[in-house]
Amino acid sequence: MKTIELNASVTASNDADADSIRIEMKKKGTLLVNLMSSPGSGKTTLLSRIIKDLKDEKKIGVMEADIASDVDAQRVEDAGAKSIQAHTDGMCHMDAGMTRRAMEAMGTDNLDLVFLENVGNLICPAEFDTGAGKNIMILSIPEGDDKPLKYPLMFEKSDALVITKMDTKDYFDFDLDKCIERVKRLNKDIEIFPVSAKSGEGMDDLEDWLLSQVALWKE
Ligand SMILES: Nc1nc2c(ncn2[C@@H]2O[C@H](COP(=O)(O)OP(=O)(O)O)[C@@H](O)[C@H]2O)c(=O)[nH]1
Ligand SMILES: [Mg+2]
Repeated sequence: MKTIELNASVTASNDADADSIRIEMKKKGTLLVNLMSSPGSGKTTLLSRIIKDLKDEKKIGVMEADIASDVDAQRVEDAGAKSIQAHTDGMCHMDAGMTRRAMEAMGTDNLDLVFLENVGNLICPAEFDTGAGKNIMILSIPEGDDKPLKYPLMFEKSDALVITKMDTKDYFDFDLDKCIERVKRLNKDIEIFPVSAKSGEGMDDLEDWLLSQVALWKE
């Protein structure tokens, strides 16, 4: 597993760079999925579970973006994915140019699905298009059902919301219906998947949706 050091891109238009990534990835038939959430919400745990469940069906790569360490890239590689660790030089998000450089360093040929585990926070990653074909946000039960009120942009930009750690719901005052209503008010088309990466609850629906998105991307 490789590590790459990245700096912010200097190109004028992040949106144009992101669009060209989407066009190239569509031609290759490789779906790039950008995963965004707070630190500790369960991105790497969810990815490891998805990789274990889908690795016999689909070739999966994961780019782990963090300020330091390579622990997450090691975890997803142990689960069975091709992986690379990207260090963001202190930056709180990945931009399109950084995503391109990480993909080139990892190599995406013949992969069906490439995940970008973005830097953990609910603010900056929502502001920069990475070129992903799909954006997925993860919100965990312990974070609270008020997050759509506080960080609306990320909910607006996401194609799917995974509400994870459902196995802990008896210990927290998380109102699932209220949360879903708040999210749908921001983004009526968003797909919502309540899951637990620990117990496996809800994982089939999420994985079926991912597989359908891969199939659509290859059309
Ligand atoms: N109970 C429970 N704990 C979880 C679940 N998913 C992740 N965790 C725990 O949450 C912590 C942070 O998980 P991690 O995947 O590293 O989060 P990340 O920082 O978003 O990548 C770890 O202690 C995980 O074991 C889950 O579905 N249920
Ligand atoms: Mg992680």
